[in-house]
Amino acid sequence: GLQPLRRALLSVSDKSGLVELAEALAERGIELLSTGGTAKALRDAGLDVIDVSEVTRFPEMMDGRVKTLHPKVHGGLLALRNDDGHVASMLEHDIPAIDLLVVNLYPFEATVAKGADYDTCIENIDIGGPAMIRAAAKNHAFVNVVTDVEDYAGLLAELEENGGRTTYAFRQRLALTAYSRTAAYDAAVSGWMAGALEDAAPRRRAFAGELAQTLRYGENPHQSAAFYRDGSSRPGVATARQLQGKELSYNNINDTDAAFELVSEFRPEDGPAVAIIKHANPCGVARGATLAEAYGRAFDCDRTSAFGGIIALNGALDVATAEEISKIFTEVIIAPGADDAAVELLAKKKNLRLLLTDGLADPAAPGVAWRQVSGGLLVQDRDSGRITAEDLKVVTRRAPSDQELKDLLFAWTVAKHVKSNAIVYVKDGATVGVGAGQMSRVDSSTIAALKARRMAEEVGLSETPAKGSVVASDAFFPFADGLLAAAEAGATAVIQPGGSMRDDEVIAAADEAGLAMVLTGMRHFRH
Ligand code: 93A
Repeated sequence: GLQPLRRALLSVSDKSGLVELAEALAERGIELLSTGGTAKALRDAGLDVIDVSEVTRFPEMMDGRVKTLHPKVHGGLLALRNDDGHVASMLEHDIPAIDLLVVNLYPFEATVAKGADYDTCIENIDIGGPAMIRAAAKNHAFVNVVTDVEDYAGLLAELEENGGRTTYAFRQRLALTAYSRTAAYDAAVSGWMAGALEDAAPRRRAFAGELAQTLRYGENPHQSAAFYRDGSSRPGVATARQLQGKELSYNNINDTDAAFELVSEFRPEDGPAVAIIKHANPCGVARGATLAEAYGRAFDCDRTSAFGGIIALNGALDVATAEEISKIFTEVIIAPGADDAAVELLAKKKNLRLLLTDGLADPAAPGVAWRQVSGGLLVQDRDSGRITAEDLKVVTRRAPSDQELKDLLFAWTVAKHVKSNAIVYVKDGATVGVGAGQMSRVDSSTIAALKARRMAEEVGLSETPAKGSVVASDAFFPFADGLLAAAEAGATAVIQPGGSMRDDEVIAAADEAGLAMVLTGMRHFRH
């Protein structure tokens, strides 16, 4: 077995927990080496520290760009303690063996998240830290490497349990964490540079995330799972504060993301909006004079599916809305804030998770989206495409009325967040029928119309709300049949990208049916 730990090098940007850790190490007789700011923090706390510059006989230089990049440091981390040649080199060059490395890196991700300028981001790329971490992790047969403040307590417990030593299995786990950290760090640098070069965004960059939380299981109970963060500060499920309820599941996180990304399309200036999501598709989206009204109208779209749904609001949750929501079982609510009274009311609902974000996500913000296929990653710009009334081309004899136009834009925005083939019926700023994820567009139309008829039953309307509605299609109608099905269901206006070989036929059919139709020139596939 190894000797008890004798020497540690501490070099940390985040100094929380540092003094307590160092005191515990010193108590075990472990000698402390350290870099400038870390050494000062330790001395201020009354600890004995040896400066790395004393060991290297080089001052920290070039504004700290070069402080630990030296054979005296890297030799002490990399030397195999059981190799005669390595040991001889250590003796010959007076290299102190370092048994424990505690490093956390320059806060590159946080600097980017703050919106710092290019040069500040560059200065926050840590070089010496990752070099040491990778060296120590490679030599985990002998060396311990701690890269996360959260692991300080575990290290001390391990030393306590093993008489000042650590087990090989423990060091292996530390090494894995360390390589995950440096990989995520470099991926953050790569992603930032790709973003800074704009046109390079999806094409020349590395991807990695940092473990945020292990999950009870994945999409199904026999799949293990975890949640990784990519370091972005975008408001959303990854950065939200959870106020109550049990831990989010894999499916919850996926659905909550879908809900929040959708509701973020509706700026608060334009009035309250609510989205209810099931299985990553909206089963109701609506505007209202108040959030409570918007929720009620979204709920009415498909009361059956809304049960056990995930709800996203575009404004702070108020008590009236909380009261309405708590009438049925809901898995998650996500909102950019909540009134105290609403929080208090929901506290009684032990199973409901309440997530609060720091504002809405910017739907127009650039970014990349990726998904796994076997053998690789598919990467693309996120779908930040948005249109306004000015982008629309009226192609029918009849132009949409003002109300139809409003509803067309609303339906189009919702359709962007529905799995293809997507057909969305909207009336007066509320969805009344959503057809999602079908392999044929006509089937999605049929299902959307059927849902509208069922809504009439559930809500007690005398006729289908599809009558006098507008309809959006995420991609063009390849034939007139899908369009005619919509007209038959009662839609009076249509929004779709256009671009089919048979656009002329489809437009003629729309005119024949008295429909107003606008083309967006933009498609919103979502598979
Ligand atoms: O600029 S560096 O890349 N050059 C180095 O040689 C170096 N060595 C450690 N940054 C370097 N570090 C980093 O300094 C550590 O990763 C840590 O984040 C920070 C601690 O500096 P201080 O002890 O002065 O607060």
